[in-house]
Amino acid sequence: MKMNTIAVAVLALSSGFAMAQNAIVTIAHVGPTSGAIAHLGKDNENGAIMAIEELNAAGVTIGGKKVTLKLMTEDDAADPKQGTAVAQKLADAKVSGVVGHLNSGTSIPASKIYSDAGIPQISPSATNPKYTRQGFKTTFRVVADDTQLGGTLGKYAVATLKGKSIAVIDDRTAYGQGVAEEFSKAVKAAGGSIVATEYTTDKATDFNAILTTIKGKKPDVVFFGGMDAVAGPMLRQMKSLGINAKFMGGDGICSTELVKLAGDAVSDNQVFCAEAGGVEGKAKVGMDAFKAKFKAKFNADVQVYAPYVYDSVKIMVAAMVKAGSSDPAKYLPVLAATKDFAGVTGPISFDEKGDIKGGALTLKTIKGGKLEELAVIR
Ligand code: ABU
Repeated sequence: MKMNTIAVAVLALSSGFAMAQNAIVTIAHVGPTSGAIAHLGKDNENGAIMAIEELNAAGVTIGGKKVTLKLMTEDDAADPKQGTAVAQKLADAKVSGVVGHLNSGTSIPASKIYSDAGIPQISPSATNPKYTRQGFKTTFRVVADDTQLGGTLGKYAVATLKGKSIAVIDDRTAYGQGVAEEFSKAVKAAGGSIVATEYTTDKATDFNAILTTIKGKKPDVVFFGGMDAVAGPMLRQMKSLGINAKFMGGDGICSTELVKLAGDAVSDNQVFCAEAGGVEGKAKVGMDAFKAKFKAKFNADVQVYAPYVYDSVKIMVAAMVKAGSSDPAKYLPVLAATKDFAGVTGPISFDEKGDIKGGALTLKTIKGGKLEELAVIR
């Protein structure tokens, strides 16, 4: 027994010594791990934890030296001010790269700070087009944007759901407002009419006033630009008010949590949403394996974007390995040149803005108390 204890202690010391020999490369993850969408922030963070642990277990060598990857996790609470404060903290800490933030409203202001500091940033979920259209060389995104999301959903509302009169609500965030505008443009282009436009916030819980106004317009479809934490109670209040319209939203509502939050307030094929990415056919094998591993590790189902965070971390580290350096100035051009990276979310290449090339969408509906995939659209 005594010998075993000594052996374990020697092993622990020697492995600690081996770790101490490795240079530490710090990658940060930022998302809202507190507040109304903490479940989404934690989902994203868990994707980063999985990637870092797998990479360390496999062993990473950069520029001929074994390194240990360290994940620094930060909470921006989905708040733009807290987002910039965290970004400044990470810039001051000279992290090698940042994966995040989750929200467009935090990713956009933070991107200026990372750009000024020369730190590469990959957002796994911010979909407002402006994020990659500021001329920053350090800004990357591995999902489709709100032009694609809103445009596809608007066309779908009119052409497939046969919506003629459509009401639109947004939460006035960079994401909610942007996706709602793109949706409305596409509805009009497809021949539908917007019969009501209402606003709420990302912290609201009472929608009776706006829903009563909307009820008076008898819409076929209600679109909400915002997140699942608001959409859930909104759907419950729609049911209480007797509004039977179809309900649509972008990736912000397309989560496992929405199904729980809306509960029995929704009927089958009433809710439609789109994830800003997607794989089909043989490529689903990798995604399904990821989801099973994630469930086994965290005892939780993937919400939406954990796989995109996982890929983002791996792309960043692959660029460091290829460049032979974790110095942002050295690996940034290699990251920008990423071509056909084989991610669990599909092949990833970046265009000149840092956006994913040929990004896909996955249309989903709630059926039988689950999110069900309808189609992957490119
Ligand atoms: N894309 C939905 C959630 C994140 C955001 O863009 O704000």
